[in-house]
Order: sequence, then structure tokens, then C-alpha cells
Amino acid sequence: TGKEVWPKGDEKVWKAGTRGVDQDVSDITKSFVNHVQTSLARQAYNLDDLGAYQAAALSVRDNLLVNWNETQLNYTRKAPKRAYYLSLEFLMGRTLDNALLNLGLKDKYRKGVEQLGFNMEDLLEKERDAALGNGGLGRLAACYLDSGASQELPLWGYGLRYQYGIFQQLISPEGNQLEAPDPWLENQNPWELPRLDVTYEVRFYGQAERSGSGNGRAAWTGGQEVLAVAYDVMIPGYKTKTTNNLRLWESKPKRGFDLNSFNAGNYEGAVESSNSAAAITSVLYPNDHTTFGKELRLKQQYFWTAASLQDILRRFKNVGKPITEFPDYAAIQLNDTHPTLAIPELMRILIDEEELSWDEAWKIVTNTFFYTNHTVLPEALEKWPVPLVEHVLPRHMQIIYDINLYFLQAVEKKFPGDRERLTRMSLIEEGYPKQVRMAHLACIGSRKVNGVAELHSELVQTTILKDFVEFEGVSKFGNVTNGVTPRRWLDQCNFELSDLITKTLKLEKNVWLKDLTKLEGLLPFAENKAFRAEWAAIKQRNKERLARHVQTTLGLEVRTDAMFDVQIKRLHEYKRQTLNILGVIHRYITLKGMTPAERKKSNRKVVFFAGKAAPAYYIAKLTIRLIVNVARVINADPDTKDFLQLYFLPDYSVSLAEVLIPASDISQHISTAGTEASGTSNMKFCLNGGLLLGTVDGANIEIAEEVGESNVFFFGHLTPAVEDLRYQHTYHPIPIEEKCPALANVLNQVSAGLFGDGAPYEPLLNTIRQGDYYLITDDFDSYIAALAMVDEAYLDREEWIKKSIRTTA
Ligand code: C3B
Repeated sequence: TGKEVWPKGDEKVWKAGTRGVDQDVSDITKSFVNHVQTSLARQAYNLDDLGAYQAAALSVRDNLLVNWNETQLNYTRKAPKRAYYLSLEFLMGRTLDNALLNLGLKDKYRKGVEQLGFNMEDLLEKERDAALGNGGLGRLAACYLDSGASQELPLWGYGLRYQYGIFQQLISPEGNQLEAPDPWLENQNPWELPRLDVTYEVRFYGQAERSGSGNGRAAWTGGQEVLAVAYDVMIPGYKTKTTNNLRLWESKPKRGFDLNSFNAGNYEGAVESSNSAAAITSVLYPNDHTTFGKELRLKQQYFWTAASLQDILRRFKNVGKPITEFPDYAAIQLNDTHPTLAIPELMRILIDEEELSWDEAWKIVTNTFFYTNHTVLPEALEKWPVPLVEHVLPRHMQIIYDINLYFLQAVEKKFPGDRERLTRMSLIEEGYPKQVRMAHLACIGSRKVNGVAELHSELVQTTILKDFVEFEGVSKFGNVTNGVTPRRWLDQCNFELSDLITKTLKLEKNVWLKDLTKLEGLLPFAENKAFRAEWAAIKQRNKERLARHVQTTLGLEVRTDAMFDVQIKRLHEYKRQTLNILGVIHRYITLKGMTPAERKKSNRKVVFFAGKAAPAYYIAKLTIRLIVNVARVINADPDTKDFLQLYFLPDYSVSLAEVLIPASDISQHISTAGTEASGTSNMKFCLNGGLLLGTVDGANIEIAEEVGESNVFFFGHLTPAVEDLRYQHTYHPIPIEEKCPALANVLNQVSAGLFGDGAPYEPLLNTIRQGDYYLITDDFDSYIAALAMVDEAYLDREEWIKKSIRTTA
């Protein structure tokens, strides 16, 4: 009718009881004390920092909820087209500081907790990271959520509520990575809202019987039924009331007990099904860029996509439109191929339950999904064994075969007689066993396909999906270069720099924090000496903050009158932490060969590494071991320790990144050309005035275009050369002593025991000596030359600061 009718009871009483967002310090202290007393059942007498953090978090959550409720009601009323981001990983990090920033309540909360005898910094440190992700892909999802809410877009995330996030990394006395569980929900999680009333059933196994009437329908029955329970996480936008939702599913048994077995005295059998249901969301798989074909992982993927689709469809049905209009109300972004089962699942719902024809259903599906590819590395492209899919999801296997049949018929029509093309493009890869190629399914089931940086998107179109571009036309394929939220990655983690920028640009902070092109206004200030001094002083204080952090967590003394050189990311051969550590060894050997007078003239440097290795990735773990043991020797060597220090910081996390990034003078992004799809920490370092040392790869290229090539340090072979070089390694290998004597010397010193027994490192060193798939031997000399240019540039400190300012600008 256009006129609102009050739904229940006395409108005035409702309105009088409605909670607003806290505005005054006294409102804040009241709600804090109230939570201490009622939610936590504690008092001033027994409230420690952890308790105070919890009270503050609960009180902030109340504010988020007010906005969240309003936002959701608004969406329901206006029924806009909604975007859904399906991601198996959301690497959120901490929430309290971010929520305060976005609500604009930071200062007031600081004052409030101070009045109650606490220090805000201490409380913030008590929060555990929500680490439901492995690395770049998961953090990108988290940044997109912040961005979506800040731009007031009706965007919801869907993921899994893992009991255990990414493992905690410990380093053994020998320097080996050890993994410990991350029970992040142990102390309760104030940021989630259990929605025990929002549940869906999800089926596994059983039988799928075709109806036999030729309409393509089937009945899927039997097997195991599991319940998905919703947990909602509020996602506040920056300086807006828009507060979006991240819905995470937890699995639980549909029935707590099988009473029949219980009565028969079989208690273990009775609880067995409940154990396996709960197992689905128990742990995040810690593999980055590799797939293992584990049944539980397949169950995770289906459980999550099935629950999310039911939820999305229910919301759509409330709008009251015919199902054919679904794509006008929902766009579903697939974060990598992990949620690709959503494609056959939506087909199943539309055909078997909504009783649409195949063509009607396929039209809806292919207008609903959008697929983002995040890597072209072959080992990361998901494939599921056909027998496994048949067993766990019999109906979906039928549908995938049907999709494949129609698809290959269309390909055959366009390219008659091209059998090889059909083999290449098929959704099913031949072999023992046959495998379902998820990237092919995601591609043909989606309306658009994108890569995550210009070079990467180009590679997607010319390598792994080349046939699909030829078949479907290039307009379906595009590029969306990754981004990072400047709220967390500048304002929060580097507030001093943020304040200086605000003061200098003479703009409200919320203006440039929502429009980073405004940073260009800093360019002229690179020429201003006083400004440069302020800029450099902030970098220095950030280095001191990092040094304090290392001191309190590891008890180590980091010198801060040196250049800070940082490489932090998952350990992987393609990311080439090996190149970096071999470069450090080269530097050490060179320093050892100098006279004390020569050394004095050299650039002082502290090198930081951090990152986790997949628990089963042997070579990556050896790299960690080598770094730790090189550090032990270098940091203890009286000849060199004033000029070169090396640290491996254990248990890399979002929170640790927030301390490391603002302190970096230079960061390394040195993947073999063509292997790093984008990288996102490269953007974060640059935003914080850290210079970039890298290969011509991923988003490094676009960054260099923006900051100017004279402000970045590029080295190494380019993408088009990589294939040829690998061919040469295999068919015309050159002995390493001949090809790269400096590197040969480094490898020999490691073998000979310069850093303790060399034998354990042989498998790692042999990956370079033989095959050298990631081109360490080809890029080593130009890498060392680039490092020398970095040193030289750093010695001219004023010029360096100019570069730093220009990089941010
Ligand atoms: C990563 C890529 O390795 C990065 O280059 C990229 O910036 C991010 O995704 C975000 O797009 N990635 C990942 O973290 N895990 C994968 N399995 C594949 C790619």
C-alpha cells in the first residue's frame, strides 16, 4: 500500500524501548558495566583484561546489531538485487578495532574504558584472530566484505564456521615447523550471533533414480542427512549505517541419537552419525594451492553450497516473484572453484524440485553465477574423482554428466570433428579414475569469468581457459584486479601515517579513506623537507613498535637503525622464499669477506620472514628450517651482526601483518613470472610507504604503472621466457657452477655445513640443482643486482623517503 502499518502492540512503547547506537561516553560505560554484570556475571573486583575486552566487544556488538537490523529490514523492504560472495575462507583477523573505526566510536570507547581503569591497546591485544582462511584468497574475501558494506552494497558472504581455523605454527628447537590446533572459539566469540532457528537439511550419499519419463528429473533419497545451522557475523561499513552479514554454517546431526541403536545397547553406534555430521565443519583445510581429493573436503563444499543456496532461494521466494526472475534478484560470486557444486545443485533444485525444464534451469543458472579464478598453477586446479562424487553426491554426478553432454554437443557443432578439442574441454578428464574438472564446470556455468590482475586474467584466457574463450567469445572473460581495504590496512594499522595524511591533504579522513585517488595530493609534498622528516619519523616509530613486539613475543633484540626488508606470505616454491634466503646467505658470505672498514660502509639491514607451510609440504617446511638456522648463525656472528640480522617470526597472522607492514622499508614479491595471480600484500606495503622489490608478475605490474618504474625494483625473467627456460633446464641443462657461480657457492656452503649439518637441506637444494622449475638459477644474478640497487638507493636517505611518499601517493 505504500503506507507502513505498525505490526504489533503499542507503537509508542516499542519506539520508547528501541535502542539507538551509543553516542556518549556515559552511554558506553553504562553498557560496558552492564555487560560485565549480566553477560559475564563479573564485577570490578574480578575483571581482568580479557573480561574487559569481552565486555567492550559485547557492548560494541550491541551497536552493530542496531545498524545490522535496520540494514536487513531495509533490504527486505526494498528487495534490491543482492550479491552473494561464496567463499570457503574468510580471513577476518580481529574485529573490535575495526568495528570501532567503522562506527566512528574509537575515541569515545577509549575514554570510556580508561574511566573504568583499562587501557584500550591492552584490550585490543586480547582478541584472538578469526583465522578462517589460509592466505590471500581468504583475506581478499574479508577485504571485499568491508568494501561492500562501506559502499552500501547489498552484499552477503557465505562460508563455514570452522571449529578450528588455520593451525598455530610453532618452531621446534631444530627449526622445524610444528602445527598446533587453533581452537579460536574457546573463549566464546562475541562477534557472532547464533541463529539456531535458521537451519537447513543437507543430504549426502543415498540413491538417485531418474524418473524415466524423459524429463531429466530424478529422485534423490536415503543416505545421510545433516543439519546446517546459521551463525551471523556483522560486517559494518565505514562511516555508514549499512551493516551487512556474513553467514557461516555449522554442521550438526539431524537427530542427536539414533534411538534404535541406543535401545539395542549400542551406544557407540548411536553417537557415530552425530560425530560424522559435526566433523564437516570442524576444521579448515590448511592447504593453499594444492588439492587432496579428500571426501570430507568434498562434503564441506557441498554442505556449504547447499545450505547457502537454500537460504538464498528462501529469501528470493519471500519477494514473491516467479523463479525465472531469480537472476534479477541474486548474483552469486564463486570465490575460486571451491563453491562450484552450487552449479549442479541449483540445477537439481530447479529441475527436480521446481520442475523446470533443463533449458529453463540452465538459463537461470548461467545468469546467476560469476566465477573468479585465483591461480593458473596446475596443482591448485580442483579435480574430483568421479567415483567419489558418484558416491557422495549421486544426483550431482548425473547432472554433471548431463551438462557435459549438452556442452560437448554444442562444441562439436561449432568445431565439427575436432576430437582433441572435445577431450581438452570435457568436464571429465579421462584416466584412472576419471576426474571432474571444476574450473571447466565453473566456467561454463557462469555468466562472467575473471582473473585477479591484468597479467593473470590474460594468462587465464590464453592458457587454462583458452578453448573456452574460443568457444564462448572473449566478452565473457575479464579482469578485476584485487584490492585491499584502506581502513584496516592503513588507518587502523598505521594511525600516525593516516593522521599525517589527513592533516596534509586538508581533507576529512573519511573522504580519502573512501576514495584513495585523493592520495595523489601527497605527491608535491615529497619535495617538502619538513614533511619528509615527519614521514620518516613515523616509519621509524613503526619499526620500533615492531621491535618491541619481537622483544615481548620472542625475547629477541632487533636493531631499528637498519633497513627493514620483509617477505611475509604462505611458504611456497613459486613464491620463492628460497631465492630470498639464498640471497641473504650470499650477503652474509660477502660481508664475511670484507674488511671491518668496508663493512662499516655497507647498508645495515634486518630481514624478516613470516608465513606458514602446508603441513604436508615437505620442501616448504625445509625452507623454514633453513631460514631459522641461517638466522641462528648470522645473528650470533660478531663480524656481521651489526650489519645483517635475520628473523623468522612464527605464526604469521593478520594481526602480525598489521605490525609488520607499517614497519617495512622494502618488501619482497619475487614469484617466478606468471605464477603469482595478483598478490595483495604488495598493495598493503605500498600503501604504507614501503618500497617494492619484485618480479614482473601479478599486481606488481599495475603497482609499478601507478608509482612509476623508477620507484620500484624489478628484476628477473618475464613471463613469456619461462616456458623456454624450463624446456632448456630439462633438455639442455647447464651446470650451475657455470651458469651461476655465486649461487653455486651459496648452495655448496649450505651443503658443507655453514648453518649446521647440511644433509637435511639436500632435498631442498636439489630442487634447484635439478630441474629448477621455479627458475632460481635463471633469476639469481639479477636478484642480487636488484638488492644492490636497493642498498644504493637506501644510502641516499632523502631520495629514499621521496620514493616512499610517491609510493603511497
Ligand atoms: C591467492 C593468489 O595466490 C594470490 O596471488 C591472490 O592475490 C589471492 O589469491 C587473491 O586473489 N590464492 C590463494 O590464496 N589460494 C589459492 N588456492 C589460490 C590463489
